Amino acid sequence: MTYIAKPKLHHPSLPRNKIGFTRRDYEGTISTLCAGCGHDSISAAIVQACFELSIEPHRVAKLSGIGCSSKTPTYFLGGSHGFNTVHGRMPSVLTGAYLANRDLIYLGVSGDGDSASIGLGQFAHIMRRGVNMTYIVMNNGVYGLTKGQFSATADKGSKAKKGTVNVDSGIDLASMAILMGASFVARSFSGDKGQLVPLIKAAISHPGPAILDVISPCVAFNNHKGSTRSYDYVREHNATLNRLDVIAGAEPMTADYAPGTSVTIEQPNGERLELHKVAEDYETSSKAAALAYIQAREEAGMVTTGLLYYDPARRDLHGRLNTVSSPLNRLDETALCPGPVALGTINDSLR
Ligand SMILES: Cc1ncc(C[n+]2csc(CCOP(=O)(O)OP(=O)(O)O)c2C)c(N)n1
Ligand code: SF4
Ligand SMILES: [Mg+2]
Repeated sequence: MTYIAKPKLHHPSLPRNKIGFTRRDYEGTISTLCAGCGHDSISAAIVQACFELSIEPHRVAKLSGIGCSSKTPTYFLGGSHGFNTVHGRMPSVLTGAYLANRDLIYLGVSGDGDSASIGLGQFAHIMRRGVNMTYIVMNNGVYGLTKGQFSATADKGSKAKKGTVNVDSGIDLASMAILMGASFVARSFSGDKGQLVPLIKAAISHPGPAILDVISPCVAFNNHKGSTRSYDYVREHNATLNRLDVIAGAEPMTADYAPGTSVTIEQPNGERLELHKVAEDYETSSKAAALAYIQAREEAGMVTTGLLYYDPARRDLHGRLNTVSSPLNRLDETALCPGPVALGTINDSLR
């Protein structure tokens, strides 16, 4: 894999977090992705979120599959554990690592091809098993690394760069994760750091399967007119369900509008922001409400972003399997290999 190391030196006055680390301590090597790729903005948001959470980098295990998106763990958290798996198989490797060592913070990074095409089965099963992790899909609707073929999340009717129209139904990974049992489900946009960073922080802090479906335009193959994953399209069709943060350094902007409606406001920098206020009766903890809401907005041609579903009840794979609380690498030989008598008892119980 190609990579360019970043110089370690940084200005002594850079802000430090609670454990004395600067933002630079959470970076990786210099990105080799195309300039303007949405994935780089998501990497920057992960760096920011981990810095703000004061996470010790050596406590993080970042795992990915194959794709431009799956290359990104090289570009953040250079001091963390990393594992680049086979295409679409990150979830099973992450599950195995989690079973071996529950003390680490697991970050699964994947693409829409990696998770919704070749890896759809793996994606579904990790969501239902109660693995404590943050799973980030960098969703551009195409296989960027292999030159822009439609992936399984591409919307029906979306146009490829050379004009082909996608006739297959697109898979909505957020809806699927809700159905499969993820307990924290959110969607965001790589171009909306103000929404994305707090969602990543909340997902990492959530003690259960958390997924973030992040729309992340591919500037090389899917950023043209007719695409439903281009920067322009997503900005124009972003139905923001909720926003968990403020933009610092600007005059406060207010918008008074009714629950369940949208409003477009002009920002000081000239950009237009479309807000959609969550309906008064929207229930984040109801699967049925979340699915119906997402579907209704989709039928209206909008992409719902924000925290879509949240279940505070803890459901942990280790608890269900009744595994030992200590990481396996901290057990001694007697604990790991209790001898023929213990093995005989186990075998007898299975007869
Ligand atoms: C088993 C296997 N099949 C196919 C490929 C070829 N391949 C590499 S990346 C990729 C798709 C990546 O798409 P996505 O996960 O959306 O990542 P992106 O590049 O768009 O970020 C494919 C089909 C492969 N590497 N391994
Ligand atoms: S091909 Fe697309 S997904 Fe890959 S780095 Fe370039 S812009 Fe990003
Ligand atoms: Mg992709």
